[in-house]
Amino acid sequence: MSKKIRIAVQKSGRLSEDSLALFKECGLEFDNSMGQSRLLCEARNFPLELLFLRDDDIPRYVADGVTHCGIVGENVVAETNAAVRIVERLGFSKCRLSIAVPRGEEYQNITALTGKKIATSYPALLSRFLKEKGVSATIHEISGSVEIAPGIGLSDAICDLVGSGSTLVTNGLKEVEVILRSEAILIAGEKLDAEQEGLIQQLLFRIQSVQRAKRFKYILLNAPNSAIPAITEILPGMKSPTVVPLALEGWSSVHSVLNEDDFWNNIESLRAAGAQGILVIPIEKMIQ
Ligand code: PRT
Ligand code: ZN
Repeated sequence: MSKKIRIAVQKSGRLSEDSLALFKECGLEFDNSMGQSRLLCEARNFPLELLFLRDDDIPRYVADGVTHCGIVGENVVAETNAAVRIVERLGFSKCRLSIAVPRGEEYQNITALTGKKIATSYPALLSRFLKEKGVSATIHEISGSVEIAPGIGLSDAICDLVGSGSTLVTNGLKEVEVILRSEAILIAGEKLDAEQEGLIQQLLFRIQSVQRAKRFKYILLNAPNSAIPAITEILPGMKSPTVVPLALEGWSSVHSVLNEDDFWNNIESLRAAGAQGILVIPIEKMIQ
């Protein structure tokens, strides 16, 4: 049997859709029935199969070698402390693990938690955090609906994942400490053979090309030739911008790539330098 890599993804939950979308963007094709009721699903055009699991099981299965890689929240890896390595941060499912207390409660600093009872599904991370801060509190481990614990008198505070923060607001809580910032990560086992490692590197190359493309835009503009040096300065591109003469004498079209992060700043300075008819287009893949 020829070698392939197995990657565990969450069967159904917040990570599932974005994980599968990432594989599609990387050009991997699967059967339509993917993820419905199956445990395993093989790619048609890459030596890779997906294993669908609950997210909590993924780090351990990767550490045990049942699967070579997995996509999971960094929070789960940190809590389980599994022997895996992070291959790449994937930029989706961003959240933070935070401590929250009832909104009306006075909170100056972390010493306010001394002697309190804190409900959480993340006892290991919470306990490490409290120890580092030298605070002694009681950890009450519960597996779900942590946010209702103070309201029903089960705890004085909670330690839970926060996304938009609206669950805290709905439950009359306020965020007071951030323990960990998390996002989806691609993890791999410590001991893989050279062939499996090679396949992971091929996949990683594709993932990075897709991710890089998301951070950049393709930009086209027209400018008088006299403005080209100033515009080149603002738009260095991957090597240097492409400059093509327009049919109109003394004018050119400039093509380049632009980082999404400083998009608006650059647009302003381009206009100031004499650029006109600016078009900004998404990039699908970007290979360096
Ligand atoms: O069934 P399975 O065990 O596989 O899934 P699960 O129910 O344990 O996990 P799931 O699908 O809820 O979350 C998977 C991963 O998504 C988590 O491990 C995080 O890495 C990531 N993630 C990102 C989140 C959130 N954002 C998030 N907001 N996980 C959970 N939440 C919950 C949080 O616990 C709280 O109840 O959403 C609520 C808060 O959301 P906001 O937006 O109101 O702040
Ligand atoms: Zn879970």
